[in-house]
Amino acid sequence: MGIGVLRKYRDYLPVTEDTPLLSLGEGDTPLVRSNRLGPELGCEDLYFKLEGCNPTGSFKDRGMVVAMAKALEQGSVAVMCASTGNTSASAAAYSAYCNLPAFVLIPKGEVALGKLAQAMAYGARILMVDGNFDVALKLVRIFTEKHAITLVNSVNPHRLEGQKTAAFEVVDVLGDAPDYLFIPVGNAGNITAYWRGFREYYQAGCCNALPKMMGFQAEGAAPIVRGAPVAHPQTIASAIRIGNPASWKSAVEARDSSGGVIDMVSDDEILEAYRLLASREGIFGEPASAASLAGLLKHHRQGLDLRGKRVVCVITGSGLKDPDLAVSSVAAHTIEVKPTLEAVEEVTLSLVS
Ligand code: AN7
Repeated sequence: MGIGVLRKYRDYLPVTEDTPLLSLGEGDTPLVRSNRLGPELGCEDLYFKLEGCNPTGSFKDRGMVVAMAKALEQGSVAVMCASTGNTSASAAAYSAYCNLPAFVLIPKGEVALGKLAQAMAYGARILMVDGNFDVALKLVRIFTEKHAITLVNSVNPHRLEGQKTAAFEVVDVLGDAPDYLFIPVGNAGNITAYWRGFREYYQAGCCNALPKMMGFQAEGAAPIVRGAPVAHPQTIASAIRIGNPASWKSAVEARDSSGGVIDMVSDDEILEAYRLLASREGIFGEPASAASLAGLLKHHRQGLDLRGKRVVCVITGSGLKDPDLAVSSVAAHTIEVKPTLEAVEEVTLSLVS
């Protein structure tokens, strides 16, 4: 019914009597069983968590609604974030909904068109920074320490509190935690939040096991894998073009205490997974989202045995966010025809046999 995460999981969230129970209908996203790729990989129990079905088309809404509710509760006058695009789209939407101005700092020329369009449509004040995401985040952190404007990047603890509800939903649907959770890693907040969610549910007796956390960075933006910040991160997956993740330590903690891995995938592997997800499963995720499936394919190729395992791949954002890439990277099956029945028959009937 779209009651939102604040109402649905209020017992697990920092909700007080004074917290406004806002909702744009975030959360309660589909967990879809793989129809083709899973069986091909020998994994009968592969699921995709479709976070692109959130109100602004990414998982960010789960945490943003909590951060925004707490900002209102605390009497904030405005919010600010740095973003590779999705956080700014989400902040802008909830800002419009709550009538609390949002300032979003985005790396100039590096944000996918759909995300920029969202921030503009929702009416955020957009500050284009001549620098990458890491530079923008640093500015926002310093600014919000100095001025009474609320920081709504995931360094705001309420963001990760909201995001952990995705792990609750996975368990609520499957009846227990999966064996593996594959997830893209950028600023490393989401992997941290999922791990926290699984652990809290485990402690509350809502699941009997914990998943191995399998995080994937892009090869050109893989500071955690390489063990050092990357000054000039590069990848086609602009959402995770991040060289110095804010939640670095907690992501490593999630990896180690779950017995999982944080690994990297190349842009080619990301694009392959991006195309497979759409063309074999009917799921159009944005490129960064496909890093989770790319990671699964990579580890399967390297011998990870998935038989009898229950696996969840988090598809963090919608493919519609980055239409340019879809059009330029997919060999499109468009065929020009004359506007006659004969022409349509000639093309169509030769292709259906
Ligand atoms: C689709 O919007 O960092 O590891 O500023 O948009 O929690 O950062 C987005 C990140 C994965 C990585 N998939 O999650 C931002 C931003 C998508 C994303 C990530 C992002 P984190």
